[in-house]
Amino acid sequence: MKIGIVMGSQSDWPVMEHAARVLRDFGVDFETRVVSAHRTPDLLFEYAETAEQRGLAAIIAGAGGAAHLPGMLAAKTHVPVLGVPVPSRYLRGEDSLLSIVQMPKGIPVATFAIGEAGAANAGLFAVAMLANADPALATQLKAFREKQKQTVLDMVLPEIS
Ligand code: RP5
Repeated sequence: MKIGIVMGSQSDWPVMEHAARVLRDFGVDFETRVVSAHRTPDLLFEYAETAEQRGLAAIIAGAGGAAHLPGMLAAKTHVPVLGVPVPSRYLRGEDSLLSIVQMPKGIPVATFAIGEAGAANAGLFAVAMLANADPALATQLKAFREKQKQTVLDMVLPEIS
């Protein structure tokens, strides 16, 4: 199984690469592609319509502004869509967040935080989905959590002067 990572523009990559890095670090197969909902709508339809037959277990979709890419993908496939709001220039991604998260009833998009944390968490969420049927990946995910926990336990605050 493979994860698709799509985004509305190359300018989204500095955010969306955080999803790709997570998948790479867990050894999960993925593909990346620029697919713009409003500039390449036919490509969007083709990508969504072929997602299942191409073996995609989930699609992580990031976009900024009036971010209809995740919702439109979800409308055209029942492969789960994980939406990442990309920070926008004027509204700092609050526009992206609201336009991704406020899907009307019936077509869900699992929506993550604005920016890098959202992209990385979408990657981790995809790993968790795959780990349900992959014990080796589940072990890796537990090790990741353990390491993260230890990092916090090892934190030492400075003395005050
Ligand atoms: C959206 O418009 C993209 O997802 C991107 O976040 C934003 C700006 O795109 P560019 O003008 O940088 O191509 O479609």
